[in-house]
Amino acid sequence: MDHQTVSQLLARVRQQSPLVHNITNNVVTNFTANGLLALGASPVMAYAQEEVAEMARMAGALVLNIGTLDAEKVTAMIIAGKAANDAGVPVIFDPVGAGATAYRTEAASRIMSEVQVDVLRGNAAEVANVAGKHGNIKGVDAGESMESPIELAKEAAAKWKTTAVITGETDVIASSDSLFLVRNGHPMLTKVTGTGCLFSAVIGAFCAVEQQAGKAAASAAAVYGVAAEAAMTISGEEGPGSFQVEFLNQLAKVGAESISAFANIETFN
Ligand code: ATP
Ligand code: TZP
Ligand code: MG
Ligand code: MG
Repeated sequence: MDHQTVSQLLARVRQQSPLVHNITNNVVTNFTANGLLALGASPVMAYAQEEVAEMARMAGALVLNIGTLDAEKVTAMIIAGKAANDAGVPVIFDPVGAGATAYRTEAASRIMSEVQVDVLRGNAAEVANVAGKHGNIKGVDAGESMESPIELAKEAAAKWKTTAVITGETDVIASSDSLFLVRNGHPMLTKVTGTGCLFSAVIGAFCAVEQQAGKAAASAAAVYGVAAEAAMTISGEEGPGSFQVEFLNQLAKVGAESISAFANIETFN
């Protein structure tokens, strides 16, 4: 995929400012809303079972995240997910901590079975656990992985008929007919909580303006990673606090010039 396509999709996000409905976790709610706003999208968090179907139907994308799950939230996610499926609204699922406890693994499987998920986005361990394998996870953070993330993403995509996105040093985006590898970002992203969750929401914003989920997710990965690199250049050695603030600034500033200079996307069809 060329840099121009990525810039065009980013421009579409900013022009259309799609509504992104998030049912997410208590840790990252504010950061996710601010990150989506910085990018140019329009966030809403709505969790009540009485309103989630209505909200999901009017959104450009629905983002489900089980970071701080409970029975009511899981039910709300399934109601919202089914409504989004009926209305043709893309659904992104972030299986935070899948494999850390049986409850999380079961909830993730239930959501994947009852909702047609367009993009499954997690770290390698989470995606392995959703694919029915053993992924090494410590709470919500990925541990060492034995398996190649490319093979793992392909397997998860085939099992659930979805686009699977595994993030890390290289982001792998796999679906039945495409594979993208995106080498952008910075290890500092792992020192700020919620950067994975916000990335899943940013994929939602791109899916709202581009029907091909693989193309949308790969573009989102490049934009997100280039913004992180720019933030590191500015906040430098200051540390994670300054980086978090500067990253929001750079999500607002990233554009065609920095994408064409720094986006690193490998495409296989
Ligand atoms: P974990 O909890 O294991 O950190 P996560 O859900 O927070 O997982 P990450 O895999 O950390 O998600 O991905 C969040 C963002 O950080 C993505 O944009 C990803 O590309 C980026 N990222 C993660 N690790 C690195 C790295 N070593 N180098 C560059 N970018 C990275
Ligand atoms: N605990 C439950 S959810 C959550 C934590 C720390 C946030 C995880 O965010 P991310 O984006 O996976 O780092
Ligand atoms: Mg993280
Ligand atoms: Mg995560």
